[in-house]
Amino acid sequence: PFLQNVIAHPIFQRGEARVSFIESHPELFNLRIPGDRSTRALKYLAEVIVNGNPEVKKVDKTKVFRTPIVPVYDQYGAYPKGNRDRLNELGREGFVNWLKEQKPVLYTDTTFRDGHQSLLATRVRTQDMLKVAEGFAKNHPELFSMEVWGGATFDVTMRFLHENPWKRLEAFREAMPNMLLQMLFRGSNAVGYSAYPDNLIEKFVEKSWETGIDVFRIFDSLNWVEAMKVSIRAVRERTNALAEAAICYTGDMLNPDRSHKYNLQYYLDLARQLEDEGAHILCIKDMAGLLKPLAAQVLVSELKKAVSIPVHLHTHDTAGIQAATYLTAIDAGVDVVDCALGALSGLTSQPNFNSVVAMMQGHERECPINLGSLNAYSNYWEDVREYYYPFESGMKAGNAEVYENEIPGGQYSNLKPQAIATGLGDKFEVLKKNYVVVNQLFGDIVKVTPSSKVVGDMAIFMTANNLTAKDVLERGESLAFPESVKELMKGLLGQAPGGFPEDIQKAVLKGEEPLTGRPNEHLAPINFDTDFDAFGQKYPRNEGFTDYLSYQMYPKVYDEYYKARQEYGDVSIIPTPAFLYGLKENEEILIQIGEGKNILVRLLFKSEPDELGMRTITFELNGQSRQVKVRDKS
Ligand code: 3PY
Ligand code: ZN
Repeated sequence: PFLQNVIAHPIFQRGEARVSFIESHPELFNLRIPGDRSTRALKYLAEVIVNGNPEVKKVDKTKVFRTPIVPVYDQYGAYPKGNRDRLNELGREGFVNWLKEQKPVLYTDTTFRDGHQSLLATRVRTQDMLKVAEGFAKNHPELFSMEVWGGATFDVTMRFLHENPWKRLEAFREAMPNMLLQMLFRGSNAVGYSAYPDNLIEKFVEKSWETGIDVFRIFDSLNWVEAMKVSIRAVRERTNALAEAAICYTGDMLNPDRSHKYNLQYYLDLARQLEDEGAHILCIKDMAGLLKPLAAQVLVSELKKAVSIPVHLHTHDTAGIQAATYLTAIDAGVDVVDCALGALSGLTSQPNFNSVVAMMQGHERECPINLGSLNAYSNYWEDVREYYYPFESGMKAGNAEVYENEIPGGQYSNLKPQAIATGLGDKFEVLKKNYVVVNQLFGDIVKVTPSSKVVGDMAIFMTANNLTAKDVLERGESLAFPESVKELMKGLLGQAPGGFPEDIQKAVLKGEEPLTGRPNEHLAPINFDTDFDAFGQKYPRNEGFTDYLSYQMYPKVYDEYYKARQEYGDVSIIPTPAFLYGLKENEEILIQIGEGKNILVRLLFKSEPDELGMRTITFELNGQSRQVKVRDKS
């Protein structure tokens, strides 16, 4: 197997292998030992059967899952032309002009990214999406794009699902070659929570594009254009993808009491700056679902006059009325809107794609879409969603309180579990009120990852310690503020419009001077050659340069992911119910361990713990008995 790896390596094949080739390419040692995959899959299953999946806090033993039905599609037929083909044919400028000329409104489907990020704590696994990816791309090539990557999916994929996010993207690319694949990119924070060196941002953009991204939605969590320039330029200069730059919408633009800072003029100026920086498309990123229908009418029509690039609208349906916002935005000329398939829409997710399509029937800007087919996909998701019941937020209806607390969709559904985990479950109402107090303390900032996390951390800190705003300002010297709050006040997430209020900055920094420029400017560029080599020494069985980028984004998460991978192999192949809940006695599952290679696994018997606390799990694998010993941690 080692020799096969050497011969198959692109450097070897190009005849460029030098003396240090073997030494500097640890991936050559990733040897496929026959049978190894099934052994490791059994080891994972045995662990979950005995100790449970650590992410699943509560199991409902009565739950019976329906088998999700994949809507029919032509498996052997060619892919109909989609917008990726169009982008390739017309080039970026040509494509943007085509988009501007479209009378029908176009749609981005967010089901694979923001939909499950906002409703199911980002936990949906690659295989559940992949099963419908090819069919969806064949049945719905008329979509503008599929949002499939970035945001929180990157770290959650590794952290909780023990999957390689890059392999996910590769698989989507292969299954949807005709569609534009879109990602959410946090500007100078890439897919992380802090600033990274500029050359890492550039490298990340480049590799994301090479792996499959066609549309980069770039934002900054404080709407600071300075922080977005490097990524916009990287997309323009290092890829053939589209740079979609976002203005984050906050406050209440038409409300005289809430618009002294975030008013129409503010958004128009921001949009013009982003167009000047070279954005191909402008996004209105309404991450908390605060853009009301009447404001959308004004904002979209004024933006369409202010800039010449197409406008793409993103929202969350937290308050429950965002379909109305889409209607006014469409009347005002918005080019593309974001929706999630029915069963993963609404509440903190995007508006219901299926219903929006129905709403648009007979409208002069209707984009004809087969609603019956969309409904079949929604039914698939309704069944798949059941698998993930432990990750439901418990929110049952739209909530107009969001206009007051301005908590983004993704964070809203996470804040309650976070409150419970920190022992503040019964103080959730106070916590939400403190979120508002913190926003004012910080000078009324844009709240979206990562700035929203800082506001959340501070609100938890104040709630846990029974602090008021006055306490914070007066007793700052003696308070141990959360690390993220110190970083924000130090300028490590960049600058807020108008700066942070001096009183809170002083209280938190206790005399330390804040940074004024871009935080990334203070970070030394990475030497990729030496650093990648060092990474290879530490993680000899890594999966190449993209693994190194994962490590650069999240060193600790990568380290744990790597260890889990060595122990259990590629767990993405295990069916979701078994991955989350293990197997019941006599339950049988099929695992695809490779192209055309399947194993049939049945749980036969789980022994009582022996004197050392070890249980023996007896499986039947393709008809043969196999035993795995696991320590019972209970
Ligand atoms: C993310 O950054 O993950 C978001 O979804 C922000 O809205
Ligand atoms: Zn969103």
